[in-house]
Amino acid sequence: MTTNVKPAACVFHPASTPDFLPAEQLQHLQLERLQNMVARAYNHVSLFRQRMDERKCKPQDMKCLSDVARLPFTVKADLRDTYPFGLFASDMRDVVRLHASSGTTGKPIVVAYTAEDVQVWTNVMVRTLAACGCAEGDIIQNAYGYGLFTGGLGAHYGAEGLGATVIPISGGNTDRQIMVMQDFGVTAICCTPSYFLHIVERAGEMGVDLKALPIRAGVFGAEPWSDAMRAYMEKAAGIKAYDIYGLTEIIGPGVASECREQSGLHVFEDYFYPEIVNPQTLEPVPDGGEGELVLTTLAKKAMPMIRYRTRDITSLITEPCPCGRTIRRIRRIGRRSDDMFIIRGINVFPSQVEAALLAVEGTLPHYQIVLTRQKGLDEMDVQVEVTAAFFSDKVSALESLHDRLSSAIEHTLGLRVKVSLVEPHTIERSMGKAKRLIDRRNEKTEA
Ligand code: DLL
Repeated sequence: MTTNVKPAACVFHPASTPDFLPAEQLQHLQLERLQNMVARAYNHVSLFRQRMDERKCKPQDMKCLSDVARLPFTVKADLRDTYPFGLFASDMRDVVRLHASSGTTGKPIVVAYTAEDVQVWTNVMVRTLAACGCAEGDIIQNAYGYGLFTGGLGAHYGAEGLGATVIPISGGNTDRQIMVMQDFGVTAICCTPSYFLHIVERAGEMGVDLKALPIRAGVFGAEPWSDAMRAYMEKAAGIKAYDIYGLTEIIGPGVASECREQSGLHVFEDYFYPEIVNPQTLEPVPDGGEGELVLTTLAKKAMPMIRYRTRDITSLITEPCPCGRTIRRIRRIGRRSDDMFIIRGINVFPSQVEAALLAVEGTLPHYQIVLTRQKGLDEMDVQVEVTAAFFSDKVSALESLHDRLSSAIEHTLGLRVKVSLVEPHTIERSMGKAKRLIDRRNEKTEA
């Protein structure tokens, strides 16, 4: 831990009680909820009924938690194919909220909440913020985007439920974010890690020392980020940076959260049942092994989700956490099974490139991977921003940095790729999720 981190509030919030349940009690609650949820999904959603009938599986077959494995999987395409409301299990009159996520391709997916679902969502977000050291009395700047994206309203309800003061600033207008942070005595911020990096950078340009402000916690999620990025942000802003995880299809943010240990994310298992499967065979992975996270909602009313394949790669940590929470943890998500690309026969994940870059001093955590196809051959260009100090340095210093980066990437990927050092600010900043990969391989080129 860095020495300039300001002291964290450490208050137990009553909403966090289920985080500490004895295993037996938790499993009892999970089974009861599972049985009700499966019956509801079967009775109200034709796709689930049809898939369960095909597998000769009935709601009454859910006799113990491991019976989840008898249920069919659900994938993103199922939400697209039933667009917009085909998976709803509630009457539209009982749906109080819709959210949507556009993703990278095709139609958006639409999700629904009853009033009870919003309460559950608030509950898991209160527990998330509490696990991140926030409490009543905190002044929380919510810079997640408000709107159809679940980040803004999810964190908003959580912060209010916690009894904190929420500033619903949404993403963007970075200078104003910094002004608010200074003038309103902000103690915690919620946003994507890449947007916080941008705030850090802009504060530096404006001559604002974030370390001298009361802000002490960052509640960051919605995209992968590394421990190196965490160390950089914690040092630059004098905060503790926590990782939170969630997805629209399941509820939004509030599926899992780090605690003060910053060592894996506790899954709110009383509402979301996690499994890890091999993404190729769909067979369960033995405890502790890496695979795709599959989630089943246990209490969602408007849109229950059965064995949803998240595509996120992680593993379950079964050892108890020193924080005392009994709910299990997942390891930080660095990659998705579907963001892998293949260059000259080698499988590459953007997170591997990031890890290699951040291990080399002199670069900023702003980078982009551009894929092109030249004369039928795939090319990969890693564009990396270099600190201003480096750029004004001698050419030889830049050359040496370039060589170190090329070898670091080659060492990690087993592949030599083009590395371009670019000036600070060349790579577009994001207010929400950063776009790290630009794939131009299927665009027409002149050659
Ligand atoms: O990103 C919900 C969210 C909002 C989570 C705010 C955390 C904070 P979607 O837009 O549906 O929902 O994107 C979900 O984002 O399947 C992961 O691939 C990725 N993701 C979310 N959180 C993390 C994280 C929101 N902490 C998809 N680490 C997920 C890595 C994450 N990836």
